[in-house]
Amino acid sequence: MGKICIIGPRSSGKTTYLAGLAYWPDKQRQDKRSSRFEITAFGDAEKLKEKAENIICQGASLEPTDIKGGIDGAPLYQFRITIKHLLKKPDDIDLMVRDYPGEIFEELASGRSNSLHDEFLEECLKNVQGCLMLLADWTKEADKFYSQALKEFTKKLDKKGRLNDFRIAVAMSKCERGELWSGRLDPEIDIFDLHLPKTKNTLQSKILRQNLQFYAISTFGVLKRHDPRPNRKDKLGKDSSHAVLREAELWKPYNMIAPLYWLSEGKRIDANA
Ligand SMILES: Nc1nc2c(ncn2[C@@H]2O[C@H](COP(=O)(O)OP(=O)(O)OP(=O)(O)O)[C@@H](O)[C@H]2O)c(=O)[nH]1
Ligand SMILES: [Mg+2]
Repeated sequence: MGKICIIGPRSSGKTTYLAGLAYWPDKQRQDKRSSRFEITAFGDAEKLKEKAENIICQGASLEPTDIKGGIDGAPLYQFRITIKHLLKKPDDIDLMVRDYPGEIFEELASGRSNSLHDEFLEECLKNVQGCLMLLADWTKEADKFYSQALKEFTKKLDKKGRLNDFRIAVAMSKCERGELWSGRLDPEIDIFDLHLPKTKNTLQSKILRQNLQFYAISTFGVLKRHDPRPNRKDKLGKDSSHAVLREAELWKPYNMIAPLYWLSEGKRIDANA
C-alpha cells in the first residue's frame, strides 16, 4: 500500500481534490463503461464522499483543513483505484493519503516553525513514498514564494536522507482556468517553464529527474469535451482562489489519476485520466 501526502499552500484545492476522488463523478453517473477508472473510498474517505455530494455538488466550498487535534486526529484517507487497460489485466493501486493544511507549506517559506506542523512534516518525510504538491498561482511573486518553500522542503528531505528516494508530482491545480487550459497538454513547458521557472529550477536542482514529474489537473474540469468553458463559478466577494462547481451533473475532473499512478508505480499514464 503506497502512502502519500498532499501538500500545497492554503486554498490550492487539496481537500476538494480528495473529495472529488472519493465521490468520483463518473461512478455517480453510472458512466462505468466510458470510465477507465474505478475508485473505492474506504474509512474516512467515505465521509469525504458525502461532503462532495452535500457541499461541492450543491455549489458550495469545503471548509479550510484544520488540524487542531494533532496528527492522530487528522484523517488518513484510503482509496483503491482500478485502472482498466485495453489489452491487459487491470492495475489496482491502493493509496493512503494524508491531507495537510496549507499553513504547513506556507510556514516552510517563512522559516517560522510550529511544533504541531513539524509533527506533520516529520511524518511526511519519514513514512511516505512521495507527495502530490498542488500549486494554484502563477504570478512572479508566487514563483518566488513556492521556490523559497521548496528550498526548505528539499533541505528537510536531505536531512532525513530521503532526497534520492522521494517522488514529487508537482501539479498546477484548477487548470480549467482559461489562462492555463491550453498549457495542460505539456505543463512542464507551457506552465512551469513559462510561469514558475524558479520553482521548477529549485526542484530540478535537488530532486532526481526520475523522481520528479509536472502535471496540470483540475478537480472541477470543463463543461464538456468540446465546450472548454470552466465548470466553475467564482464566489462573489471572494478572491480568485475561491470558486465553486458550476454544473454538478457535468462534473468531470481533468487528469486527477495520472499523478497518483506515477507516485505509486513510477510509470506514467496518458493525461485526461
Ligand atoms: N477553479 C477551481 N477552484 C477549485 C478547484 N478545486 C478547488 N477549488 C476551490 O478552491 C478553494 C479552496 O479549496 P480547498 O480544497 O479547501 O483548498 P485546500 O488546499 O484544501 O485549502 P486548506 O485546507 O486551507 O489548505 C475552494 O473555494 C474550492 O472550491 C478547481 O479544480 N478549480
Ligand atoms: Mg484543505
